[in-house]
Amino acid sequence: PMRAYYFDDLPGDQRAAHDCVPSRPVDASALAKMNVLSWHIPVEGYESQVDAIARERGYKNRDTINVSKAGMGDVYEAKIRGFFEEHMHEDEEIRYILSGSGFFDKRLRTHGSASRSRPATCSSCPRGIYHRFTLDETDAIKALRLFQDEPKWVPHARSQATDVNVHRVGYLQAIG
Ligand code: KMT
Ligand code: NI
Repeated sequence: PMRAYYFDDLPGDQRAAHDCVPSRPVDASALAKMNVLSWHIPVEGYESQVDAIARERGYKNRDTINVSKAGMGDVYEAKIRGFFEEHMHEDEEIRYILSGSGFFDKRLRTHGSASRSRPATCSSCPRGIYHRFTLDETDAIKALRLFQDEPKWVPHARSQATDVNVHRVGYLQAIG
């Protein structure tokens, strides 16, 4: 399952947990207010449940990404850096973790929040939410990425321009 908590915002290894001491959990209602959806789906027989979510939410496309040195080869270092630059997408996306683990940091208004994803975790990134991703100390994750339409791969790095992007503004309006 997903455990979400506030990021400690301290310098150090991006792969470390960066949990506060004591930990400050982000509860389910706070995630709901961010329009972040999450589901607990065991890997054994996950296909039918993931297919049902895709059908209900109108997701037409998907791919599998293997984030690890072995899985990515030459582009690994650049990809790792890119994923950890805070960005937004112009579509809603869902990630289903097939194996491994990592951290998705999703910005809760002005505060950072980090949520650790484990196998059997499925969660959404609403269009316009600022987020970033890092591997944790296990250094590998395999995830199914689901897209509503043609994948909008382009990560829009957080900037003054994205602060006024129509999808960003729409997201902030939607969460009130
Ligand atoms: C994203 O949108 O930041 C990603 O797709 C990260 C990699 S998915 C494990
Ligand atoms: Ni992203």
